Amino acid sequence: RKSLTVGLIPADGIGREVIPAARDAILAVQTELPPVSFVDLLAGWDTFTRTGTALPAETVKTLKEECDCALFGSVSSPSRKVAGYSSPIVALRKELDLYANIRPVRSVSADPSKPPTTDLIVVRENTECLYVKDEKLTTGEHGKEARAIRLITERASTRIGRIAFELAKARPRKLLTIIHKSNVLSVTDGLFRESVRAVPPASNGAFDDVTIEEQLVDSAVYRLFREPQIYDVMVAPNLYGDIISDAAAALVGSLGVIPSINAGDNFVMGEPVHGSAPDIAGKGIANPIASIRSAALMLRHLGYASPADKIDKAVNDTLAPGKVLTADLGGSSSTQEVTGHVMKLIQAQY
Ligand code: NAD
Ligand code: K
Ligand code: MN
Repeated sequence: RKSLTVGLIPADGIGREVIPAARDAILAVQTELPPVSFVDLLAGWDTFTRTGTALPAETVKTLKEECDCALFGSVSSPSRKVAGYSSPIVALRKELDLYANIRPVRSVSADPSKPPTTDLIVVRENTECLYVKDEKLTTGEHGKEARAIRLITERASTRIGRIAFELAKARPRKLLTIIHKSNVLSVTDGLFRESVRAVPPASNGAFDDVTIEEQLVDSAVYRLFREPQIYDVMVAPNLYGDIISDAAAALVGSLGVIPSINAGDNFVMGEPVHGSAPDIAGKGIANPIASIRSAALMLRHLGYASPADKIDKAVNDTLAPGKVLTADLGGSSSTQEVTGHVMKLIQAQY
């Protein structure tokens, strides 16, 4: 790569407060990267209210034609149906075929000699399941009836399965847990489970060293809270993966520290797992760490491991002593103070 062009889509709410921190992190490691440039792009609820579309065609075009990768903040999606509005992040994942949503959840212990109690990766299928959003409201004999299509395909389940096996293989424990509910949804979740299980036999022994386990989604959440250390890599259909990763965030203190990437074969987009947090937006107190870690995860995915390591180390060295923290982690520092502290610890490594 001769240059690295990063699309920045802060979108709504605290997305606008935390994406600048992710940008700063990339700038702080830029000596280890090809020449970096940023392009500001619009999307989200505010964009919808001003322009009538939540995802302007210009944004998609620029991402496809000019950007190597992107950082997405968070969007405010109304819970009621609004004519003409559709979530831009769900659309972007489909538009750019970002079929894998990878969400590492890792605790940082105050004593660095102790292993983390939670160290897992949720691998979420990112394009189908109930998120195809094919919903219908009709009136039946007893009043309103709502239906939704839950699409599971062999192709999408196999390719997310392959990503999950590759991630599991690269980790010390090499354990993959398939999350499903095929005791009830034997056709849809049954296909997901079978497709993931079919990956190793089709891979010439590449994944022979990966241990495969299965867990029903409800008891998986139960076990996650009782004994998080049992999990290594978890692979799940879209909705279960969304819920499990938000739940796992509680184990490590806050949604504000959990990063993700949306990855496809040709593009990657970093994104904090949290939403636009309207309850704290505009106050300058949002935790920037999920976004900073998302930048590192994105760089790592692009092959820049050394700068990603430096960002992660600076974050861990901020979290472990626990002195410079935002309110969600029990501290009183601002977004800017935490960002500044992390940047200082990145710079100290050069
Ligand atoms: P949320 O993640 O926005 O917030 C949940 C709770 O966590 C809130 O109390 C919030 O203050 C706190 N929190 C989240 N991120 C934080 C951070 N960085 N620092 C400190 N505290 C943080 O979820 P929600 O309240 O269910 O949803 C709010 C809006 O966000 C909704 O409109 C929803 O549609 C949207 N949302 C968007 C995405 C996305 O952009 N991919 C994801 C989830 C929710
Ligand atoms: K988000
Ligand atoms: Mn979520």
